[in-house]
Amino acid sequence: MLNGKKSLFSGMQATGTLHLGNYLGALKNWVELEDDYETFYCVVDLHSITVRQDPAELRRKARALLTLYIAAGLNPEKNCIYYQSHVPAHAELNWILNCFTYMGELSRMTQYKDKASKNEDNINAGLFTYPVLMAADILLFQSDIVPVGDDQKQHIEITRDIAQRFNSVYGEVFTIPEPYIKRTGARIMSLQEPTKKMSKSDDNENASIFLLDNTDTIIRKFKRAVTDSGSEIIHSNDKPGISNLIEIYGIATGKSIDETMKEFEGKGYGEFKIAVGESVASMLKPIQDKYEELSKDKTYIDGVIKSNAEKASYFANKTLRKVQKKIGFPEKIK
Ligand code: ATP
Ligand code: LTN
Repeated sequence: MLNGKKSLFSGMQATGTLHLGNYLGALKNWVELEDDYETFYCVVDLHSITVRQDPAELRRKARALLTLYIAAGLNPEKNCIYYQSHVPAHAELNWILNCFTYMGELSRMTQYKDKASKNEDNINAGLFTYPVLMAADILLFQSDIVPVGDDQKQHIEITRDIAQRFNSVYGEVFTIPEPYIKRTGARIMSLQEPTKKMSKSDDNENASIFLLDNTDTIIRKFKRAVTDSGSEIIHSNDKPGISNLIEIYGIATGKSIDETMKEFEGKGYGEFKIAVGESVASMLKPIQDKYEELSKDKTYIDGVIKSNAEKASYFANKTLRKVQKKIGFPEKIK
């Protein structure tokens, strides 16, 4: 809770390009929450450097991501959209929480195991303590919920454990957050290997639909999507490829799984894939147009960056000061 209102935090890394999984699993759901929550949507650039980044590219991608948040429908007057690196309280609380986190619990994180195996030449301590910084992000804003895709569930679990551990020593300092994960769209699969999630770090371009892909590219990628044996449009566990497409089509058109199966009864994969591609392209078009327009308006985006970082700092510092006092750090002399 903040200011008598429920609050929430979520963020995305400024690496790679946003894909349909990021949009359907997270960003699209964020837009519906602005009336009921005090919301904080962060471009988590501190998290991004757990993997080596080119400086100019990181700066460009961070700005593109922040602009895409707005283009996707987040009104920056109502939602606090900012860069993590502009609010030092994230890093300060991170240190404190490091001292309330166990090596054992961090070593069980599946994202760490996965990323460590992909970056064998750079298994840095930041990669290992990544979830602690994430806990700091969430707890700084006394978040009641954290809207994310399914893969982040474990990180929210560890955030809860850290918060409860801290509260058990110092009293009710942190709100214990709940994951907010929608039933559909929480795990969009790769178009090339439908048993793996669609991921920014996939080397195969055809595996993902990027939010700024044009209509022809989107349709081409869906046409090439790997589907299962058989030819019917049926949603089932043993047909991960076609089930993924049914789910995507359902969200893009607002139709249920049953309605979609009925609509395409007796029709083949080829026809269905084109329909999925067209529905996704028309869902993304308004976002792409808005992104183009916003990218040209430097003054507006700069204004958002400045004012929202100030707002985020105000709330974050309130929590940080409370934590520092509880711990016993000496008060500053004014
Ligand atoms: P990487 O796979 O390279 O780690 P990513 O594609 O998972 O990157 P993130 O920045 O880690 O991207 O995720 C941003 C948000 O998108 C998170 O809330 C995450 O849960 C969600 N998300 C990521 N991939 C998917 C997916 N395939 N389906 C649904 N949600 C997803
Ligand atoms: N770890 C997340 C990004 C992230 C985040 C957060 C999400 C960093 N801090 C706090 C929700 C809340 C990811 O990789 N998707």
